[in-house]
Amino acid sequence: MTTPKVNAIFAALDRFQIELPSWGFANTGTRFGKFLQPAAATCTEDKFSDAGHIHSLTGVCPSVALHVLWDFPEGLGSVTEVQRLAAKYGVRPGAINPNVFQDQHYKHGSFGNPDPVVRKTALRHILDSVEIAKKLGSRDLSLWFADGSNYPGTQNIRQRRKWFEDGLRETHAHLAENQRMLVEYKPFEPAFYHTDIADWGMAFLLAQASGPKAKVLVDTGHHYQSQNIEQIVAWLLDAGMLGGFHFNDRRYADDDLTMGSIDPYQVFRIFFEIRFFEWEKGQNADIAYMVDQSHNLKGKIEAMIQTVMTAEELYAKAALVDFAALAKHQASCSLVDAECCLKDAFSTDVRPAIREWARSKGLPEDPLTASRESGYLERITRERSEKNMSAVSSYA
Ligand code: RM4
Ligand code: MN
Ligand code: MN
Repeated sequence: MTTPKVNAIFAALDRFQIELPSWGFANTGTRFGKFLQPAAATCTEDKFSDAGHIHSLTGVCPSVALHVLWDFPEGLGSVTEVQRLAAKYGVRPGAINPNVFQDQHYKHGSFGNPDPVVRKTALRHILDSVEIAKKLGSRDLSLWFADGSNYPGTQNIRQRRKWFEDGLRETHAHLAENQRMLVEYKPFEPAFYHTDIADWGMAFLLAQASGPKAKVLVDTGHHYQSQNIEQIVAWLLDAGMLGGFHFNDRRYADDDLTMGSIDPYQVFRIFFEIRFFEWEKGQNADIAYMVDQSHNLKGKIEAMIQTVMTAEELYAKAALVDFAALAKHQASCSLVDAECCLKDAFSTDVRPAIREWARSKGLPEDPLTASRESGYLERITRERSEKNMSAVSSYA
């Protein structure tokens, strides 16, 4: 590989960071059952430990996204403990995710619930989450709502939209100067007829109505088959509304599979659109890259290392696109030449350059092998298996 290409990869990796989700280390499953893993995280401390282990090997995941209900059993009262864990394991708290979908009272929704008492309960939890984020120095409040309905005519869609606007506006009003709120969309599940924030357009409008610190969060698994996700990304970038990503891969629905496992070119195309935008504007886009995956069958530590390595590779490939040449080919409608700019970058083997970059940072060249050699997995398997085998499996 030529020196300019290696340099481009080094520069890209120097600023690439991807946040790991605390819930990605705990036992998860499907609605048909859960297969418990002996090494799965059993508490928030385990989750920080796992995230810290992966960050120490890769150097690109310094923060961990937290779910309030699962990681802050005492709410605001858990903040000190979370701070202690972050310091102990060398990873800082990242996006704060309120949970307004699990408790019994959310059967018919949270911000969209016809019952004003439930809407207030949801608001209180979300405002507590804002406070938690402030105390931890977390910039992003990450909002996903399960709200929706299962049968036509059973809910007033327009009224619920209005309630959402009210709740989100109120939330926005409580953000600190440097904070943001990210509004995530999802077409279906758990609601199967209508979902209140079903697509990027709805998330966009609600974010816009809430205020300038509200942006859209794109979870790559939250789209219908064959939807052009990179076009959504390009539009959100242009509108200054792209706040962040939840990366995962899918084949059918919200499968939460390992990033790039089904369609690595999809992720590359997203990174390409972002880097193309940045090249044109001459400035970096402010985007939170996060992982949101659920490894039901794969070992969680190794699946997450694989994710981070894949993310680095696809991001590095996108950094190799010759944007100046591409712009010329686009202007002259040289279709094959333009497409080749992408294909050439995508088919470049960037792994040797990434290994070299890791070496230069004092990191292991191959994080997966380094993890295997560290004995970490054996240790946590020993320490956690008893607790895991007797546990009632849940996302917490
Ligand atoms: C949802 C969505 C959210 C995540 C929950 C657990 O499908 O992706 O981001 O917090 O799952
Ligand atoms: Mn998500
Ligand atoms: Mn999801």
